[in-house]
Amino acid sequence: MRKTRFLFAGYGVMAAAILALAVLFVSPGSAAEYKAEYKLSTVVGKAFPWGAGAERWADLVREKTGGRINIKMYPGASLVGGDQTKEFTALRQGAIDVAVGSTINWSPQIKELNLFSLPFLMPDYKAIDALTQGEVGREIFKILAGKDVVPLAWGENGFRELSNSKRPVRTPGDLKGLKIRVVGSPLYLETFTALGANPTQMSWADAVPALASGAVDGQENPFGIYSGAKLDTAANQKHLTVWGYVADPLIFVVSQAVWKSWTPADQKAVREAAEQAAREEIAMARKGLVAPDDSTIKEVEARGVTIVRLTDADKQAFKKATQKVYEKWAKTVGPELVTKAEQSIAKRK
Ligand code: X2X
Repeated sequence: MRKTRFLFAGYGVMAAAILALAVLFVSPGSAAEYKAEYKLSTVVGKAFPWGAGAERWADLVREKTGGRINIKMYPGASLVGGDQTKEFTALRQGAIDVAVGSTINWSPQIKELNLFSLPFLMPDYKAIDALTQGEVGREIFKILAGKDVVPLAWGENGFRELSNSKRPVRTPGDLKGLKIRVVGSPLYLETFTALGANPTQMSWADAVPALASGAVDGQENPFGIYSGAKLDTAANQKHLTVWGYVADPLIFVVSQAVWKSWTPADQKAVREAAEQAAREEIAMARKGLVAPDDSTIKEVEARGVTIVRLTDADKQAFKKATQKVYEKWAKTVGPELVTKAEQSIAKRK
């Protein structure tokens, strides 16, 4: 009697063990199905806050998952042959697993992301935060979630400032005839055309040599990119106008197919790592740019770069000249989303 009971108990334990093993091997997201490497796409590498933040994310993920999830960064948009405007499509198609991407580069596929490129929408850093950390940010994350990616955190490329090799720019008239390299959204072509410049669209990979050779006179990018690429010495960009006409947030995402292959515990680790890396990345991107600490701007000035700081009154002329572009593109972005953004900014603390 006692022996039989013991036997049954023994079978029970065995059955439970077999079941547990079966669950381990069959359930989606079992460690057996993890890839040896997950490919993370960025446009710039670790000499820039953007790339450093992406790498930090990969390191934190490796640490938090005990090495189960091994993310490797591929900067230079190299997974799409340098064509950064194809990054989001490659992410959806599975050629990229993970990305820290710019709203500008993904805007050809997600029209709402043009919001951040509406000229003079965001007057300061609090305005960026009011969008990304509020209702507008949540709404955009919902849109992304419907397009085969899992958005995890907002990072920042930064306010895009204008540089050129020819002359200081303080009024729209100063831009007249300057050949300016712009990024992937047609909105930028229209903005610079409205300002009287001669814009030309090209990838970042092509931009630096084009500026260095003098084929192009100017460009617009955040301080982190300007300094990381040493545009003053490497690309003749001796004149810099701090006008903050648009700001470019970054988004930390994982492809949905990849996300689903991970256990809930690993998903949580990846999400927390993204949140932490993004917070640190934003701090890096803003370092020395936010009053009262403008040491980064002063360092650039000390290297012999002419810095023109536009006052609010100076900005009005640029704002006026680009008003029609704003209105036209607000329709593309979606009038409701734009109104919500304007209201969020008006209410910012
Ligand atoms: O191409 C650019 O200007 C850059 C590096 O800022 C982006 O990828 C949006």
